[in-house]
Amino acid sequence: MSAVTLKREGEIGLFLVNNPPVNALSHGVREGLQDCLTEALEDDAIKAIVIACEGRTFIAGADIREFGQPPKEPHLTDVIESIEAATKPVIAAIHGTALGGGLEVALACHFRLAVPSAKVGLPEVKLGLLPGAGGTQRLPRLAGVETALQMIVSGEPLPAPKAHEAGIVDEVAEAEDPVAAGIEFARKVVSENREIRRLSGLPPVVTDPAVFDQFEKAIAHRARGFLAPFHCIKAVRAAAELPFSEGIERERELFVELLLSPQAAAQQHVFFAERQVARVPGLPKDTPTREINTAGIIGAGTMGGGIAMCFANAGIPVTIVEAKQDALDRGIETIRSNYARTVDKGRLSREQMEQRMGLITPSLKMEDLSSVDIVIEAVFEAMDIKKDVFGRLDEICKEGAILATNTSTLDVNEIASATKRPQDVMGMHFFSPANVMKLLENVRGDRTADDVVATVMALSKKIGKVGVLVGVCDGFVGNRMLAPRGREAAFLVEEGALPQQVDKVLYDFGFPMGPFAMADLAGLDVGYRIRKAREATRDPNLRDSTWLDKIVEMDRLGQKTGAGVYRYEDGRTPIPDPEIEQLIVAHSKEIGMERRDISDEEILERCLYAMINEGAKILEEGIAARSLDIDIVWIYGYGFPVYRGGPMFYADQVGLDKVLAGIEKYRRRFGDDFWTPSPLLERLVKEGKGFGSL
Ligand code: T1G
Repeated sequence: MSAVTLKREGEIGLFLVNNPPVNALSHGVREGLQDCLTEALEDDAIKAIVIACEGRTFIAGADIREFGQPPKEPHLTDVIESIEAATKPVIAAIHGTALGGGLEVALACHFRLAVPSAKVGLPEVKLGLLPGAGGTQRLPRLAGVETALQMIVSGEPLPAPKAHEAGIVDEVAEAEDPVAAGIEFARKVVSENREIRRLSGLPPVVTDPAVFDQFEKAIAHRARGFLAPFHCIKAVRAAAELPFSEGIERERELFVELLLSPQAAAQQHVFFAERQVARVPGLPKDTPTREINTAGIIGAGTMGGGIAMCFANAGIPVTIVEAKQDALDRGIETIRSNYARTVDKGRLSREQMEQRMGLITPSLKMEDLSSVDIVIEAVFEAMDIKKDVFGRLDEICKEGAILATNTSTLDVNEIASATKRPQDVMGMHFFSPANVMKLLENVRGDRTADDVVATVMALSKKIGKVGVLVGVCDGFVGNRMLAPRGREAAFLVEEGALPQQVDKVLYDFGFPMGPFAMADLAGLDVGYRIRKAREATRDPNLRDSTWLDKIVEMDRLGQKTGAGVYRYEDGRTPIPDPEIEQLIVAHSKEIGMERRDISDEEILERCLYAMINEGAKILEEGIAARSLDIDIVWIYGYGFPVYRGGPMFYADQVGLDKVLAGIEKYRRRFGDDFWTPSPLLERLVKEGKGFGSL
């Protein structure tokens, strides 16, 4: 059946697009639109045309799955030109989200109507692209340069009322039925004999050319390292400086540059990966899930309070338990002040804040959790304390309640062994601040039941997180890969680099900050405590780096003490400190390390290849099921630049043969301890494959 059908409603020709799930502009849709248009234009009984869609949304864009395949005619630009050139009025009847090519089709129509709940947007920039079917030339002519720049560069959609204010839609319907509203609007157009307006026929948009430079400056920080936002600005500039026919050529040039860029491939990989992570290989899609209508949190500290907010934000009543009244009061006060800050920023109303606070019940008794559907423990990171808590929860909680631990490093299986219901125990590793960071590492224990996994994965999305299923090991996926990066960074400093050089290399690569600025932000004492706790079991033959410990022993713990690796005069901007440089030089001397100049390339390779090698081992051990899971962990948990796709996608783009050669190079220099390549990596190189082929 054609993806587009033509129905005659009196003198109106109704095109109904039906290409689930989002009516993407696949080849079938493009062909169907073209065929229906030809037929409708030849039928004298048809006086006007309405383009509407079945299902949940108007066309949501080009079919991203077709990118990279040879384009098949009719091309979207041809279809759009035909629609705009039509000699009969064409009306787009929009519901759901008219996005990307979908909005570009609507812009080629002569009129646009939207139902009240509809949204319109050009999110191509999020895929490393720009609107490549006339959107950068038509939207400025319809809504002006400022609105066009804002929409195209941010990729954020506008709700129908705002789109109406901006002149993008001609009318917002009374009701939510796009077909009925579209036909009624079309009949009005015919009866009023309204003039057809073709946006491509309008002249370049008069504007102050300084607008573009100002806009570039305004996004410079947020768009650092990205290509597409700046190409978007160039394309909109063409709409202001060139006649349409030349502007559309410029748009095409810029679009093709982006389409062929590694950044676009990376961002499209992330688009699909962040959806794929919710699908656990081997877990049947119809695995039953348990009802989660109430929750309990043990611990009202930073993590516990943040986790409680996640549930309140999702409208789930949550009881938060502390041992002492003052700690409980502090926890509730912190939650309240977090919400108040959001209200001050205008992102939450006062009543919404009170409504959410009303969903959070403080308590001093774990017994108050006897009827909740899930409990998340967020107490001090010590195994004996956690086992004691789980032993008590086992006694208190109802049958079928899920018992989750927020541990960031401890063995979930051992925690589960403190209960008689290990099948109901799982790890839910939130990242601090829990009410902000989107990543949630869901840790599956050896005996965790399938329905518990399915429930926690579904719950992740409900509480606004990107849940990734990981296995039990030290550090799971994220922190396990962070460790070798931190190790190499510390080694590089004692060999000759300075912290600011290492940080700059990773900052320029695209991380929000380098490892040492990040350590200062988190608190140097965090790593110090972990290292000290492991000292007893450390292999004395393994190289270790202790210069950071020396900084902690000077009571320089990072931002929170105004100094750590760096100094912080304003409390947040890292300033290299000559005193620390002296400490490092003296440390190198003390350990007999002759300092040398180290290239940025060596810094980047040793930090990233050490991570990638660890990621390969994580895949070998089944701690992560797919390389895309690792990519999403690092993008959402550690700010890995989305335009590089994540550590494993990046490795595939570099070429695993190059990565392996790099690891072998450092193995020859530093030995097998830290540079033995993963057998999986060696196998993939031998087979000429990438991690994405797994
Ligand atoms: N192409 C192909 N598949 C798509 C798709 C698309 N454009 N959009 C969504 N899907 C799939 C998605 O992978 C998932 O599949 C299912 O649909 C449901 O999506 C020329 C070049 C529309 C707001 O960037 O923002 O037009 O996992 O889980 O939460 O200028 O999907 O079920 O197999 O996200 O309700 C521009 C991207 C393209 C829109 C719905 N358009 N999509 O959100 O469902 S480039 C976009 C979205 C372009 C032109 C350029 C969202 C949504 P599966 P979902 P949702």
